[in-house]
Amino acid sequence: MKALLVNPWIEDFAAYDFWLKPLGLLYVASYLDKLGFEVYLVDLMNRHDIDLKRFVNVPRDKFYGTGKFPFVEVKKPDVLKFIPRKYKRYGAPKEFFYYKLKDIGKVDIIFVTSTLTYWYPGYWDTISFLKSYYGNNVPIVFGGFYVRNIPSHARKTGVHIFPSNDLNRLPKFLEQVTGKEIKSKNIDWFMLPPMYELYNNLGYLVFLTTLGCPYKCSYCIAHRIWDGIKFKPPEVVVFEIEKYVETFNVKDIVFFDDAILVNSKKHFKVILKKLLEKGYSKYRFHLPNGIHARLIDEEIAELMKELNFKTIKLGYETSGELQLKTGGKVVDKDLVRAARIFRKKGFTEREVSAYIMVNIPGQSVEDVKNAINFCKTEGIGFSINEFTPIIGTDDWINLVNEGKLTGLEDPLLLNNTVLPFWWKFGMSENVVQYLKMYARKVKEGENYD
Ligand code: B12
Ligand code: SF4
Repeated sequence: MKALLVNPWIEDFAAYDFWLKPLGLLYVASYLDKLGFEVYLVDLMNRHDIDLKRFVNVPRDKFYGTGKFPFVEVKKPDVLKFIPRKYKRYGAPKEFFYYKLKDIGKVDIIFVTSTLTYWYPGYWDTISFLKSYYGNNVPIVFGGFYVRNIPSHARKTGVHIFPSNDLNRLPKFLEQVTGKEIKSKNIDWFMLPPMYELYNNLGYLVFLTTLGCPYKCSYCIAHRIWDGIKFKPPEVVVFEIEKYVETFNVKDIVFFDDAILVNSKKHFKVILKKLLEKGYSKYRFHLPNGIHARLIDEEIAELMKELNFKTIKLGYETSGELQLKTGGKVVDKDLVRAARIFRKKGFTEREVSAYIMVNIPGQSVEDVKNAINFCKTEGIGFSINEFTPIIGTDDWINLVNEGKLTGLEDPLLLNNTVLPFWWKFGMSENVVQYLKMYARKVKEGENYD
């Protein structure tokens, strides 16, 4: 059977290619390949596709393979009419999509992925486009985080939804969808490599070495979507990296893990050592997903320095009592320790920075300012993230129980950039802007109040 996999458009007020690759979909591709499907991919968000520049002006890379997406302005969804910003569709233009579909030809089944819930208009438009191109005869299967998180919402697309992480449920599911017999095999999908060979060109490579997280932060859904933590054996990780680095001429290697430092003696340290032995310090490594400051030790930091890590994000989130109330994954002294170890090993604030969240329920303006000043004093950088109440997290459940959310909000209203414009139980847009400005000034070494 011929299967088309699609990474859909993103629609939002802003989006940036901070090493976005549809890893889940690439695992689905490997899994289908193992089941005997003939697999094709159209990634509407791959800025590095060699055909893309024939259809649109592609903004140049900014740093380490990241960069701005091409975009067109699109009609703002009615529910967002009150937001005084332009709404855009990011990714490849429709002409590129036509070209790719024509090139691939007839297919028997289509698979569309999803990530952030509040990007759903982009997913829906992609699905409408596919429906108008293929008619109603080709079944569309829709999966990924958005579908898993709010299946009832995703169901409104009228396509077949797969609201699960367990790919071993796919064969049965596909039998129902297609009416054809599909031989089930017991495959551990996470041990397969994400199927990068479906790309003609890439600007960077992204990998996962673990799945899940043993912590349980109140604002995070990771521990609810994966059962505990699962490790990919270091030799398999290194094999995958080697395989694809040789195929694609990229310099940047990125890890997406939620908890890459857990059990590091048997896991991350082993991976780092193996990569060093193979001479991989000529590449650049990145950890854009916050790592655990408490789990840093001198050996890890030294190995990371030797291996040329350029981006290390520490999950700090906030100062003050919320550190413990949200789950206690990090307290100030963990951050100080980690920051000092990194500095001792020669890292600077250019490479090491902390994520600080703004607008966590119960967080004060002082909590954010103290967190910013704290990072500055410790000589590490920081970036501001705006809180989004993710459906199904402890924070979201509490907000619904306290009557601060109805639980029925359109996911678009929960977008972190939209929330401060209407949600009266958190920080207002002015306060958020003030804190962002405060952060900028502190970074530049100026006084600001
Ligand atoms: C890595 C990661 C990132 C990366 C990039 C992610 C990306 N490619 O989009 C970085 C660090 C850049 C990032 C950034 C952000 N992220 Co993020 N991120 C993740 C993370 C940790 C992993 C995603 C992933 O690759 N998972 C691994 C793959 C294997 O899982 P998967 O995609 O779900 O696929 C599985 C299934 O869904 C299924 N599947 C997938 N597709 C399909 C398709 C079909 C047809 C089928 C059948 C099955 C299927 O198969 C896979 C195997 O089971 C998730 C949390 C998590 N643990 O999942 C958060 C998460 C998705 N991010 C989140 C958020 C909030 C953000 C930010 C907005 C944070 C911020 N405030 O700035 C930014 C926005 C990014 C941007 N550019 O604007 C939230 C989403 C919230 C929401 N409401 O949707 C999550 C859930 C984390 C959380 N806080 O709880 N993120
Ligand atoms: S925020 Fe990080 S540490 Fe906390 S549960 Fe999510 S992934 Fe784990």
